[in-house]
Amino acid sequence: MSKSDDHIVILTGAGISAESGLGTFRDVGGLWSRYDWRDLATPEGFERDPGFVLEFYNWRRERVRGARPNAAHIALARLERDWAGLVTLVTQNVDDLHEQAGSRDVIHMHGTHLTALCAACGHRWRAPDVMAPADPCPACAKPTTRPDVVWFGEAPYHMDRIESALTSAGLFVSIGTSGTVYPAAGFAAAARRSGARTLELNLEPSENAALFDEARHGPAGTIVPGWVD
Ligand code: BV8
Repeated sequence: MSKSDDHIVILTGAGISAESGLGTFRDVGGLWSRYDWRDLATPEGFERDPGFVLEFYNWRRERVRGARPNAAHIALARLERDWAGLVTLVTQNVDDLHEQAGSRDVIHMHGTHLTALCAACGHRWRAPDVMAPADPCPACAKPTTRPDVVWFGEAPYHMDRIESALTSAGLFVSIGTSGTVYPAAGFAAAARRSGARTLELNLEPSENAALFDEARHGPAGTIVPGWVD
């Protein structure tokens, strides 16, 4: 890590949590090879069968409860501490392993498992272990509770803050993501347009590998601490 990188924007994906035992989406055996994303990660799928979608998220929330951060999450928390104020951490993940590792300011652009959302009044609260269809919202009592995650066709969260960080980045680092889901997959190009250097830390070259000035391939638990230190 050279100190000349100024503001560092880091994007993480499911691959950073793979060594913590949480599944990825598009690897062999990944979630989308076993389930149809149209049924589980779209508002239409939730409308069609809320019980099935809630069962999926209850199962994933239980997996997260049993997971622990790995050396990659811990290294990024150390980096955020050592480079106070110069690191923006954006994650596509809905798990809380970055927070469990000590990261203080995590931008969850696809939402988070930890909160439930009321589709009627927008109230958010700590998600119960098990969510069921038509659970009443604790604020407005309407039966409009849903997972607080961003599905396909829905606007990702915190985009203004992310776009502003990308314009001032000296270095953009992509970790554990296949680079297939937008707008996250467009961040490397946006960072380059602002003059940032780009680095990919991934098990294998991602779909937008050509956009990176440098790439290190291997498991995040090994290559991320190697890069941070
Ligand atoms: C949006 C929910 C606009 C949360 C997910 C048609 C209709 C509507 C939209 C679209 C459309 N066509 C295209 C779009 C845009 C769409 C999109 O990009 N589609 C793709 C498929 C083409 N995007 C959207 O819809 C987004 N919204 O565009 O809104 C808008 C604007 C304003 C107003 C209204 C609308 C919303 C996208 C969010 C979708 N939500 N899931 C959840 O359940 O988790 S998708 C899912 O993919 C997750 O969110 C996940 O975070 C995300 C990205 O996946 P990755 O993290 O990259 O995981 P993946 O398995 O793919 O890759 C893992 C990588 O890790 C691999 O490279 C592997 O090699 C590596 N790896 C594995 N092990 C390790 C490792 N690396 C290191 N170490 C290891 N050990």
